[in-house]
Amino acid sequence: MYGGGYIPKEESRKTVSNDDPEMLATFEERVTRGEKVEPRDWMPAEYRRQLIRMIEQHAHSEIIGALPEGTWITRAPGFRRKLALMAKVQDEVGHAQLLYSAAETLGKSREAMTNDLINGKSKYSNVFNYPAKTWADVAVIGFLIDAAAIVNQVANSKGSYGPYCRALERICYEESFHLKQGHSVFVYLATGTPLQRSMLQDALNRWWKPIMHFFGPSDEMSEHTLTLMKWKVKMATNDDMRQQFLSLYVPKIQELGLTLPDAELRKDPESGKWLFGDPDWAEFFAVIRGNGPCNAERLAVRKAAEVNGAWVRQALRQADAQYVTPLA
Ligand code: BYC
Repeated sequence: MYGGGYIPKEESRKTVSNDDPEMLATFEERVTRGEKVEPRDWMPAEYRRQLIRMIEQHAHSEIIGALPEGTWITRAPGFRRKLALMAKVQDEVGHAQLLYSAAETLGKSREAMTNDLINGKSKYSNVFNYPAKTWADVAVIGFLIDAAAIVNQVANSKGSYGPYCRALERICYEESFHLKQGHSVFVYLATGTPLQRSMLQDALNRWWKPIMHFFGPSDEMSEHTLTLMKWKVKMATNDDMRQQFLSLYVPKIQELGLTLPDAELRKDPESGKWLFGDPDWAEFFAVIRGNGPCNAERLAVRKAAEVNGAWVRQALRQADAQYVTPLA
């Protein structure tokens, strides 16, 4: 069940106005000065709820995110690629552990988070609800999804909540290796045989829309951005992060002679902003509400892991109880 201080969504919204105005003002001054907020510090109920929501979703994204690439470990072309992919997938699961621990500092138990994931109550990143059909999908995920994650996480690691920022800093170091691994596979295929190039182009075509969605809905549709930016949980808007990603990575894709499946994608010379076609937000919302091509499969795998691992957790709890010396 929930630990101290955690208030579920409906009740927390009611308590926002109950925050002591003086405490709230002091808190906001601290955040504005750039101080880190730590678990035992006073914080508004809505700040706590928003952080739990976001960190928990992030943790779920890491653990579910290990699944599409994980299916390629047994089929990786060669020993070196297999080793690198195994290490990468293991890192992603490790990121989930770090993030679940960071979310637990806010009062929601790991067990409650896992239950909310497998019961379909919590969200996780849209991108992991699509299938990894070929080895080229591993290249696109490792290069471009990890790159997108770095854009998001480097920004948010400068945020206000200490445990989340420290977890993000460590995660970003590891993601940089993932990006190199993805880039290496991506360039290898892009400069390979016509068949390898067309396999990569096909993967890029399929993943482009989900990658554009990865940064969240456009700013005018975003529900939480204003609140999260005020409290420095989020350090850039969804559209700003999307623009940053496009500026950094579209040229790298194009210089390899690959194309992107959006005829309207171009940089406007006057504003310096990237223009793009309709991102199809209807598909995004359908996917994050559980109706993507792989949502059911992903949750079924996670649920099976939970059920099959129950005896291990029980054995560990028993071993723990046996070895803890009672206080005199
Ligand atoms: N997918 O008000 P908004 C990785 C939801 S894994 C699903 O803009 P916010 C990797 C949003 O939750 C790293 N849902 O939200 C792992 C909200 O719904 P609720 C993944 C999304 O929070 C393995 C509603 O839409 N990164 O790198 O201000 C292998 C309204 O949106 C998404 C993170 O998790 C989405 N893409 O901003 C390889 C980063 N976008 O909760 C790689 C942490 C939005 O009200 N999260 N929604 O029901 C964030 O930075 C922010 O939560 C977001 C969204 C920018 C994603």
